[in-house]
Amino acid sequence: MPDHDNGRILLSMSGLNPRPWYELLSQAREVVTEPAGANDPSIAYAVVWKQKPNLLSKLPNLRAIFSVGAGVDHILTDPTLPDVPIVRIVADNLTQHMTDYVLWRVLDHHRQGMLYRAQQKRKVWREPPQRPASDVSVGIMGLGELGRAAASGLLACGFRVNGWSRTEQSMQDVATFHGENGLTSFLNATDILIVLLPLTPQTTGIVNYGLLKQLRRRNGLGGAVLINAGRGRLQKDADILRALEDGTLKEASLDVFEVEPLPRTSPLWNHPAVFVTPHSAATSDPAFLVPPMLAQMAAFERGEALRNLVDRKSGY
Ligand code: NDP
Ligand code: OXD
Repeated sequence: MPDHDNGRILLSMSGLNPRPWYELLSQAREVVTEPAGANDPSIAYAVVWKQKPNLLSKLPNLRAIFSVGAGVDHILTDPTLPDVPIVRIVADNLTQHMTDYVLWRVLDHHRQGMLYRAQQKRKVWREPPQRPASDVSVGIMGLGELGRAAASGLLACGFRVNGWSRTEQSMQDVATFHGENGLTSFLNATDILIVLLPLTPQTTGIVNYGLLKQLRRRNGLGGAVLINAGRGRLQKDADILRALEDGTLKEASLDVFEVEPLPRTSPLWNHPAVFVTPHSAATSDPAFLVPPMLAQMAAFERGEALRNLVDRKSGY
């Protein structure tokens, strides 16, 4: 039964089905999908994915905003966002989904999945050369919650791993680089590039032709590979196509795109060297994410600090 004495939750989502979130949240608290009026004082928390612009600024007693995703670019674009804490998702379930996705895509590129699928279509019985994982360096842009877990999984599979972050980070068995000054060295030592960055003013469009050109292309590996599971606007779709056409890139796995859903007219859909998934690398599953969200609200009301807070200045 919802507790009527606790602060109400406003649920505002676009591009995601709010129903399962509504059902689970409303088992503990009253949930509304529209404020009662411009100054609805009953709402203490907002649970959002791409909330309607200017909606949150009109809630006088809003205490915190909860993102249903790990990324918060969808929240921060609101120019009238009120100055309350923003909590993002950090959860084993989501992290495991992303690690699965990264390992799946890296192993598929490494073991030449695209070539085998093309051969099978033509009933070709031909064995391409196999190389050890230890001969391949996977570079992860974004060595945060998701990047570090992916790095551990890749190390366990025997790959060499590089990581790039904004501030200096360290991780056992990972060669780490940071900041603009570390970017070229990181790229020059990377055969397969994984992008797990947040979208901020500093990272927008970072995955462009000039960056892809700096990846390592060694004889025997057949070319560099890009895997982007961060955000679509980190990349320039046209630059990726250009890089694939001129051999700068051998293959790409893309989960995110400049425009989502990926327009049916995009040449990425039919490109033989591109593997497309619909922003589903790590889906936010309310069954796993709502209980800790409600627990945080209750703990906050007991005076405990909120966890997994967004640093608005850094934008993630
Ligand atoms: P974190 O905040 O834990 O980590 C972000 C990492 O990116 C940190 O290492 C940070 O550096 C680094 N970073 C940020 N800005 C820069 C910069 N300007 N230059 C270099 N490095 C930078 O985020 P998560 O790992 O939890 O999530 C990463 C992103 O993954 C999310 O923001 C979201 O966009 C995306 N995502 C995509 C999903 C999908 O299904 N496709 C699902 C979930 C998330 P530092 O360590 O120095 O802070
Ligand atoms: C996220 C996402 O940010 O699903 O969690 O993209």
